[in-house]
This record gives sequence, C-alpha cells and structure tokens, in this order.
Amino acid sequence: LDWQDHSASFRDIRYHKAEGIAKITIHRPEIRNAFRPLTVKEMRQALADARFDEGIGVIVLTGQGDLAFCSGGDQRVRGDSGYRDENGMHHLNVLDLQREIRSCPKPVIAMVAGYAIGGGHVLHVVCDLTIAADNARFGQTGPKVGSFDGGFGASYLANVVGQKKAREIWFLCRQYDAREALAMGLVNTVVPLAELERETVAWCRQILEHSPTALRMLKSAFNAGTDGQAGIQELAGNATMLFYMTEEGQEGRNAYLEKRLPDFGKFKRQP
Ligand code: 1HA
Repeated sequence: LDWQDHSASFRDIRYHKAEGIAKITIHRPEIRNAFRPLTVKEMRQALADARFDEGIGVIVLTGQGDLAFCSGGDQRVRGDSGYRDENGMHHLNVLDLQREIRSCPKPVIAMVAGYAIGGGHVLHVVCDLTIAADNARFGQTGPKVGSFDGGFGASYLANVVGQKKAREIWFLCRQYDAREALAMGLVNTVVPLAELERETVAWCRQILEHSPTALRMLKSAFNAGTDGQAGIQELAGNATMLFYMTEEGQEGRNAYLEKRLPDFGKFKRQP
C-alpha cells in the first residue's frame, strides 16, 4: 500500500493514509509503545482528522515494530494523580481517546503485534475489530501496578469475553496468547506476523466496499446497548441526520425560512 505520510506535526505517533484507510501508529518502540499524555493527545488529533476526512472510511490503530501494540500508561511519568505532561499537569486522557474511538462513526481496527497490555489492552478492546499477529499477547496489569480501568476496560471487556473471563483477566493479571484470545472472542482473527498488515488492509478494503451510512448506523447501534444515554444519543443523532436528508424533514426547515405553515400532509404515515 502506498502510505502517504501525515506525521509532520507529531512526535510520539506516526500517521498515514492510503486508499481510504487512515493508520495511527504509536511510535515509542523502546518502551513497548507505552503512552504518555502527549502520545494520547496526538492520537486524538489524528483520530479527529481521520473522522473529518471524507476520503477516509476505516481507521487502523497500531504500534511501531513487532514487539508491542501498546503497553499502557508510561509508568515513568506516572505522577500522584495521573500521567504527567511536559508542564507537570496530571492526566488520564486515554479515557477521552477510548470514548472517541467508540463514538467515531467509522470502523476502527486494532492491528496487534506483540504485547497489548494494561491501558494498551483496553485500547484494542474498545476498537471495533482486532486483527492479531500470532505473536500477540494480551492482558491487564492494573492490580499488579496499582491501577485499574473500571470503565470500558472492565464493563465493556465483560461484554466482549463474558463476566467470568473478564474477572479472571483483571483479578489474576495473566497474559494470554493470540490463540487463547481468539478462543475467548477477544480478537477477530489471528494471522502470521508477516501477514499482519496485508490481512488488515484486506479487511479494510472489504469494509470500504460497503455502505458508509449502514456501517455508521450499525456502529452506533452496537454502542447504544452498552453506552446508556450517551449511546442512545449517538444512535438518535444518526436518525436525525437521516431525517434531515428527507423531504419531510426539509419541509419543516423550508416553511420556517419562508415564513409559512409547514405542509406535512403530503408525507405518508408508514405502517
Ligand atoms: O490502568 C491505566 C489507566 C486506568 C484508568 C485511567 C487511565 C489509565 C491509563 C493507563 C493505565 C495503565 O496502563 S496501567 C498499566 C501500565 N502498564 C503495565 O503495567 C505494563 C508494564 N510493562 C510490562 O509489563 C512489560 O514491559 C511488557 C509485558 C509490556 C513487555 O515485556 P518485555 O518484552 O519483557 O519488555 P520489558 O523489558 O519489560 O520492557 C522493555 C522496556 O520498556 C523496559 O525499559 P528498560 O528496562 O529497557 O529501560 C521497560 O521498563 C519499558 N516499558 C515497558 N512498558 C512500560 C515501560 N516503561 C514505562 N511504562 C510502561 N508501561
């Protein structure tokens, strides 16, 4: 794939686009792609760019190199109330990124080689799909290192793998290989490491052939069940968008602007 480089303004990530696919790569391989607040800030910027780029239909999230997707928060900058930025302020801004991955109306695919651990594991969990290389290893470490993600990291994980398995993952802090992850429904497929990007691009291309609106509606529908009022808002927002695209919706706007009574009489009441 002929990736175009859009990384210029970034330090901790690489950002590429090709053929309707945007690829966000955490680029801190010397520490297994652990994230600091700047990393997350840049990932959020790239994700927003991909969301608002009409030419992009699917987003891939990955880590630099073969050793890790992401090893979670950079423990070297963990302060007493969050992860320290360059001004000394403490953040848990990966929680914002998690929400933005879920509410992004385009499919987000985690492409995982090596470790997806701790907060890095949660990142793949909140992606729509996960394609794992055969060297991938998954797990949470929170109770070992004095942390926990009781949001999507726990409750949504339980939706994905079931309550028993989710509790095991968090309470025991074990690591699971790609085969075990596939067996528990934590990933969509496992491929040889050398095939990882090729296979991920093939999945992206298949998605790109499909109706963007149908995909958008489905993603918000899947979210609605688990995201409470915010999930319903997302699904309902899409319903409003579609209604705005109808003549019936537009009659209301036109009548207002033309200072006349709306004529909704011509619109059928569907059974
Ligand atoms: O829980 C949360 C949050 C919860 C709520 C809200 C926000 C949250 C935000 C973040 C998090 C968390 O992510 S907590 C969990 C933090 N992460 C971890 O506990 C994983 C730590 N790392 C490991 O367990 C292992 O490094 C590894 C299984 C990923 C890889 O093992 P491996 O291949 O044996 O490599 P290793 O030698 O351990 O690591 C290579 C280098 O990378 C080491 O540095 P060096 O000794 O060469 O100087 C290692 O210290 C560094 N490194 C790896 N992971 C991290 C790290 N440095 C800082 N932070 C890391 N997370």
